[in-house]
Amino acid sequence: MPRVFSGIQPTGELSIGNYFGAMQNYVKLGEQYGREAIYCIVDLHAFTNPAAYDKDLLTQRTFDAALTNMAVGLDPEKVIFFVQSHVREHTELSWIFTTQTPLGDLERMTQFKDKAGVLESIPAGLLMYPVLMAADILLYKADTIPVGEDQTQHIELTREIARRFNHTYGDTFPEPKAVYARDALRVPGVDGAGKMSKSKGNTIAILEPLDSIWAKLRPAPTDPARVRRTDPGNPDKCLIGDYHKLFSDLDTLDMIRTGCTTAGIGCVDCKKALMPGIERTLVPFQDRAAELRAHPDTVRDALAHGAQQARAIAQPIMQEVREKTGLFF
Ligand code: AQP
Repeated sequence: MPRVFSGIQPTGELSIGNYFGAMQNYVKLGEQYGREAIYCIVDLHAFTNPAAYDKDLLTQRTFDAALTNMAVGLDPEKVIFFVQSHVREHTELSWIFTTQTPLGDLERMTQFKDKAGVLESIPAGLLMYPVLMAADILLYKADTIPVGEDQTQHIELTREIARRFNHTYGDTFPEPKAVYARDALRVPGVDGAGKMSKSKGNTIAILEPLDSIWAKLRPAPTDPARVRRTDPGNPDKCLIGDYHKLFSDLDTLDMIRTGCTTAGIGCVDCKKALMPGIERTLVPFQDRAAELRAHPDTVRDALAHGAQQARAIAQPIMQEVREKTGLFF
């Protein structure tokens, strides 16, 4: 049976990009694989981006990220769900991989270049991010990794790290594969300037009130071909068209496609037509989140239990690595 692993950073409120790109698939694979599906809130990764890390917010964000995953349907009674820093072996394995990963492999990672490009001083941890990610995955010998399309390069590097280790020390790790929620989806940010990212402030959050979502959608850019209300547009070249594909039913999709291409509907009406789908999808998550927030120990207890289950898998694998690499024990 495949073993599934994935992690999500507590770097801000989880967004619809996180949901459609990854979390929706966590839930689905969790239903399918039960305890062979392992998910964690990767709090140690949050340190690597100085723009997003804040010591006064990290604990709360970690809790909120866990709560949000549970609110969208992740069931800690079925899967293994925990906080990365509660299983110390992640950092131990990461160090061993760090010593064996060529610097050049890390420097060519697109996400590193994007994030480092806007920083004056680049923390070494940002460069090592994919090595820690490889350790997260391989510590459980996981082979099936539900992620968004932006993580493809990191999974490829994880495969190389596993291959290199196996070549040097004998067959130990599988070469994991990325699995995508739907056709390598990359949800665009509401600013229309690229990927929706928690730390870029261009998100629609899963737990965001509907009036706040509308306040962001109203001024959001649309197909630039529609300069006037009478100009026809193309929903495939429009941020709002992309969001309709995520939230709207087939009738609404048909209506906005015909309306947009014939200039029969204006962009504001097209945005208004998006709100029922958003409400239908997000409000049940928000209701469930409110229930969990009223009983925070449900979340804390689930994470503590999950960490015990994760350690039970990780510790023997780490011991195997210690023995193979010549550590004295
Ligand atoms: N816009 C997106 N479209 C599709 N998938 C996405 N994911 C994130 N944004 C999108 C997927 O969500 C999972 C968890 O992501 P993460 O929090 O670990 O890291 P990230 O990819 O760096 O997400 P953010 O929101 O962009 O975080 P920050 O701003 O902190 O860097 C991943 O599987 C990711 O692919």
